[in-house]
Formats: sequence, structure tokens, C-alpha cells
Amino acid sequence: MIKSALQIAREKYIPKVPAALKGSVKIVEGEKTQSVADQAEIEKMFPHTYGLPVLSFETSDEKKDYPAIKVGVILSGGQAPGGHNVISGLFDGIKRLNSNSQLYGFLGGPSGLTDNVYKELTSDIIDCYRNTGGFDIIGSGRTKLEEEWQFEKALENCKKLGIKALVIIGGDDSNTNAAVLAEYFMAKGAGIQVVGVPKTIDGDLKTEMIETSFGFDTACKVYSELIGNIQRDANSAKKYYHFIKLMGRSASHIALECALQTQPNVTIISEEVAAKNMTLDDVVNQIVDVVVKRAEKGENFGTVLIPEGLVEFIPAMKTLIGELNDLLAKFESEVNNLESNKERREFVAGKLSKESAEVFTQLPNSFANQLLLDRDPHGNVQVSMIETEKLLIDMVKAKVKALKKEGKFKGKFKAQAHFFGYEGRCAAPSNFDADYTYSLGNAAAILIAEGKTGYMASVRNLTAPADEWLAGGVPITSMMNLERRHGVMKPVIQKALVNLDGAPFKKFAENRDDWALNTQYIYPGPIQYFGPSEVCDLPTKTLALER
Ligand code: FBP
Repeated sequence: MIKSALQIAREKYIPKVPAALKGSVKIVEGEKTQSVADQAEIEKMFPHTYGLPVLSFETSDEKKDYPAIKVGVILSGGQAPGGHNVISGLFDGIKRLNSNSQLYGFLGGPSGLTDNVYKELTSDIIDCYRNTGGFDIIGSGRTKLEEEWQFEKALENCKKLGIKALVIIGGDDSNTNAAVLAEYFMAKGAGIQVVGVPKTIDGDLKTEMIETSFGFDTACKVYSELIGNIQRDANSAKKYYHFIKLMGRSASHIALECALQTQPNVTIISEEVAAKNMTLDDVVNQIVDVVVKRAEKGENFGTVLIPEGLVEFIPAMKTLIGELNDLLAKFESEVNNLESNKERREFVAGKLSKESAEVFTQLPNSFANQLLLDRDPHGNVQVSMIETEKLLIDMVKAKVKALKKEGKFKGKFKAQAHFFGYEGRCAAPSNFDADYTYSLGNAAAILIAEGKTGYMASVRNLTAPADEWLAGGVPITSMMNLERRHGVMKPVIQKALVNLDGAPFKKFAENRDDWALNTQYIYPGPIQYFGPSEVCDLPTKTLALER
């Protein structure tokens, strides 16, 4: 591997960990848990792993002997900064408890486990990846483990290698895989533990015990640097509106955090759009209103942040997408066999409800085609491929033109479209993410050593100095509910959407009118890896406000 100067210097960074993870650890059991919803159904689906207690780690004087163990690790789903540090924290953690323990990485995500493609992760490999971004140490994938044959293969392959514990590093869907597998291994009496680690830049895997998913901090800092740079350009040239779509499949946490960090002129929060039952037209009018008012002040430039998942939160679009998901699952081969996009649109429109067909046929063809693209293996619409930013620019342009004709708009409107997503997912982790992920890896090692299964590693109290962070484990079933996927109700981890009564949204809502009309941009600059703690160790505004 050819290393950059920063990578070489950064390899030497020693992640900060909670005091409880520094020496011998005692596990304290808390209250027994329940799933967040659909308790009876989830309990029936997870008879062996439902209702487990929350676990906290405390320092202990007792020196315990742990047997050597072979552990497998899987990176699952979209990349998030810090994945490599979870693995290095896990490696150091199991080695500290018994230096003969071994770590195997399954390659390319969950399919590596079923296809038995793996490599042993030795210290010389691990050392090359410390504090780096990316998932390239073993690769990632989106295969969902849900078929009986996959579980059997997983069991067979773990047995062959002598693996006694699996760590699945993933988002809500991937940790659902972890819970299902843990239950299966328990039911079979396989003696193989499964532990999850909360990953996703989207920030929507969170509960009281999981304050944030890793990667959110770094990704938001990268996007905020770029938004800040664009705002400075906009404020210098004073001729463009920049419409910036931000990743985050469903929840608008990334858009909200970036808004708090950069103070753009408009930020759409999908959860608010849904709560206020807004139409696409309402969203467009909200932007046009700001464009018109800024033009009255002679300011024909600005920034508009758009969450990637917006279309799924506009009620009429949500109904349409729900119907499309079911239709595309039911008529998969028929739709795939059609030659042209036009035929596909017509076929689908003929099967939609009257209301949804009306919405669908009024959309620009290019946008309607994007709604028909393949779903991901979990049945989700691939919102990264839907160009909402361009749709909104076209709709704002049309409204502004009409207003100009009526003499109600005297300014200019020229727009540029951007999408910030993939460029944030593999950035070198911020100090926060480097420390948090290494601690999560250490915590996973302890859960394994203590024989726990069906748990997610948890590190809390994250706005305090790392020494005061609290580590432990939370039963994955406690985060679950039933949701419709591919037309069928499935147990999944409930997504944490932006809470409109929460402090981060309130702070944004209190200030947005000021940010809209008076240019109040903040330019956060790049992530700092070396320098004063008040610059290098800052948590996100979301975490700080939520505490
Ligand atoms: P995870 O939920 O797996 O962490 O992935 C999140 C994400 O980055 C979303 O923000 C985005 O919509 C999606 O992945 C893109 O997926 P892909 O990498 O398959 O294009």
C-alpha cells in the first residue's frame, strides 16, 4: 500500500478509550429489555435472545483468565469512517485477553461468511489500517442473511474454521442480520456468539444506549467543510444558488447537522415535511419564498440543503413509493423483461392506485424512471440515484420564471446541483470517530470474552472526555419492530428519525429565518487531526445539543 504523509503520521495516533476499558472489566447487568414495538411478535421470533438485560462495564481488580478464541468479523453495508478502528480495537481487545486468540475477516460483507471467503487478520495487516478511513481491509457488501441455507452455510463455515464468535459491523439492516444469526445459532446450540457494532454515516441507528452510530461525525465534518467552501464561493461570486443533496437514506440527521455547522439559507428536513403533510409544491414554494426575499435585498445567491431521502417523506410520494416497492417485488420479471423505460412506466402506472398513478404520471419522465430503479437487497429505494436536487432546481426555476412574468420577481436565479455522499464515507476518521470506533471494538471483545450473544457494543456519554465514556452492551432485539419489506412484515431495527421536539431541530428552527435572509454562513474548514483539543476533539452539534 502506498501511504500518504498524513496516513503515516496518523498510524501513530493512540485512540482514547473509556477508563473501564483500560484494565480488567466487571460486567454489571441492568434491567431486562423489551422491543421498542410489536413485543409479542418479536418475542415469538427471537425466543432465545429476547428480553436480555442491558450490560455495563466497570473497572475491576479481579484478573480473569480467558481461553484463546477464534473470532470472525464482517463489515456490512455502506462504508463509514472508523470501520478499520473497530477491527483494530477488536483485534487488540481479544489479544489483550489472550494473546493466542485469532481474528478472521470475512471478505466482501455477509456473503464472505456464506461463501467462506476470508483472511486471517494479523498484526502486520492491522497496523497498516489503524486510524484510516474505508472498509478496504476486508471489503463490505449488502447481502442480507435471511434464508435457511445462508444460516446453515454460516454455521458450517464457522465450524470449519473453529470460529466461536462473529462481529457484524453494520447499520440497522446489518445489525438485524446479526440478531437473526445470533438467534439461529442459539436455537441450534451451535455455541457461536454474534455481536453487532453500530455503524452508519446516516446517524439513524441510535437509542438511549447508542448515542450515535460511528462515521456520522466524520462524514458530517467532511460535508460541512465542502458546504462551507461552496458558501464562500457563493458569497464571493454572488451569482449562483447551490442545491446540495446530502446522503442519509432516510433520516435527515446529516442535513440537520450540516445546517447547524454551516448555517445555509435553506435546509429541508424530511421529517418536518412529513409532519406538516407538505406536498412537493409546498417544498418548492418554501425555497422560492427565500429566493424572492433575498432578491429583494439584491442577493441572488444562496445554498439549499436537501436530504437524500426527501422524496420518501412527501406523503403522496411515500404512498407512491410504497406501492411501487410492492409492485416491483411482485412483478419483478415482467418489469425487467420490458424493453424501454416508457413501457416500464406504462406497465407500472396501470397497476398503481388512481391517486398514485396521477402523481406518478405527472413526474418528469427522467425522475419517474429513477423511482423504478432496482431496490437494494433490503428492499430500499436507492435514493442516492434519485436526483431530487435537479428536480427541485427545475421546479424552482419554473416558479421564479412565472413570478417574473407577473412582475413579482425582479432578481436572477441561476443554480448549480451537487450531491455529497460517497466522498464522506471513507474519509480518515476524526479523532472522535477514531476513539469511538476503537472503544466499540474493545467493547465487542469483552462481550465475546464474557460469552454474550445477540448484543450490540455500546459506548455512551460521548460529549464528555473519552476517559469518562461508559461502555457496555445492549440487546439488539430491544431496538426492533416490524416493518414492511418487499411486501412482507419483517423484524428490523427501528430507524431513529429526526425528532422535531429535540434540541438540534429546535435550535435550527429558531435560527432558520435569520440564516435564510441574512447571510450568516459559517466556514468550518477541514477536519483537524493535530492541534488543540477544542478543534480536534469536537463532537457533532447534534450530540452536544442532545446531551
Ligand atoms: P448504511 O445504512 O449501510 O450505512 O449505508 C448508508 C448509505 O451511505 C446511505 O446514506 C446511502 O443512501 C446508501 O448507503 C448508498 O448505498 P450504496 O453504497 O449501496 O450506493
